[in-house]
Amino acid sequence: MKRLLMSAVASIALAAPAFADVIEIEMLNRTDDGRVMAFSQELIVAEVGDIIRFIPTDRGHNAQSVDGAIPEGQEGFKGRINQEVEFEITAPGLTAVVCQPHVSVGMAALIVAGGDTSNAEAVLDARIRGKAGDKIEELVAQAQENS
Ligand SMILES: [Cu+2]
Repeated sequence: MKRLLMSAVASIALAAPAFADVIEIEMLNRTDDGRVMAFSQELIVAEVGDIIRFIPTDRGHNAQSVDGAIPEGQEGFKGRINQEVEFEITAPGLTAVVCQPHVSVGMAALIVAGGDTSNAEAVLDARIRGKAGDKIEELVAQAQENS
């Protein structure tokens, strides 16, 4: 009986993410390195279980995932303008993130979860408009180089 209990405890410990991080990303009019209308980080490296928190440091932005540009087993998200939004990572792979009002000027970011870039084609096929699409293409290429 004691052994059974021990193994139950061990399997619960294995199932829970050991070190889930909260990664904070600011939504900015201008970044420290001079980018305009941008997320503070554009290539966001994370693990399954982490939470990405988008913070409305400057006004007029939101963060949302793009239909089709998200891994299987992962739900999308859509933050409201000027509001903080959290995105919990439940599956490995790439998730494209854009700021709706600034898609045309390239306000975009790419989450790489678990070093997995296997849905890169789907992300590129999602046809993200404007300069955000160009930015996502660059970020997918960077993620593939890193993995
Ligand atoms: Cu924006």
